[in-house]
Amino acid sequence: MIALLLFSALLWDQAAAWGFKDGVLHNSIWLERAAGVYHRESRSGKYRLTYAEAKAVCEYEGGHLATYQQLEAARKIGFHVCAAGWMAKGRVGYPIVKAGANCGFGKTGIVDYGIRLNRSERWDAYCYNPNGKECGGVFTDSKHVFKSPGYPNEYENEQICYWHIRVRYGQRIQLQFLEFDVEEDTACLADFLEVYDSYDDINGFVGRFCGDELPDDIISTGNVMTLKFLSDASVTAGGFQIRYSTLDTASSRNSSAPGKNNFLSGKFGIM
Ligand SMILES: [Ca+2]
Repeated sequence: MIALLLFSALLWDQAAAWGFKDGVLHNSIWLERAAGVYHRESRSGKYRLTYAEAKAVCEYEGGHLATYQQLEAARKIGFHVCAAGWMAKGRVGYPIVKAGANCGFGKTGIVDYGIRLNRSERWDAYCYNPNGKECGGVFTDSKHVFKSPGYPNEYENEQICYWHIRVRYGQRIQLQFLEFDVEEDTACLADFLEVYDSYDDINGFVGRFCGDELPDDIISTGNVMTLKFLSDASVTAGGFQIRYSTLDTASSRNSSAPGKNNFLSGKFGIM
């Protein structure tokens, strides 16, 4: 009976980790993709895109700027990003699923800045492309090795790849760089790999890497990580292989026997 209770608690934790709350799957990368809406920022950082540039970013990837309705449809199934971006017709806003003091003025919905008269203002972009063929992927295995596109050949120019890693609630992710060779420049503006200790590329910035020196291992604080690789229009390099594996937090030593585990809830991971 106690085992059953523990197991039920575990299942509940697992469900919470995957983000079901009030019937909405929060921060779901899968559904976010299903909705075809995604967030993009400039290569040089947050809030650097004019309207024309934001349009060009989406069109470059074969999509277009999302409409308000498309952004709202994505929000309704859990798309939550704390960064204002251009939408179609010169509108600016961002989707908030979960109210928070630091984002969205404590409200949920599309935080709508309206249609901007000044199209030279700089924001991020919300693109819509239901058929997007990005490199990258979503990994939920307890370990995996992933590679730059085309590896062991050199990666190509103008790649945009996102890898989202999401492991079991209560586990952490350890990244180990096996091979690393990315065009080098002093600020890593040309080609780079970025690592985020988060489910998106807004929060939890860990580092931006280029060159051919192997970065040190990186261990997440929660059960999600995002990696983003961009290459520019010239000069490629050998690329990379990265292995991730999972580390159990102190309270969850043996993940192969779920009934015996007692996961700490609420301390680690995405709820
Ligand atoms: Ca390059």
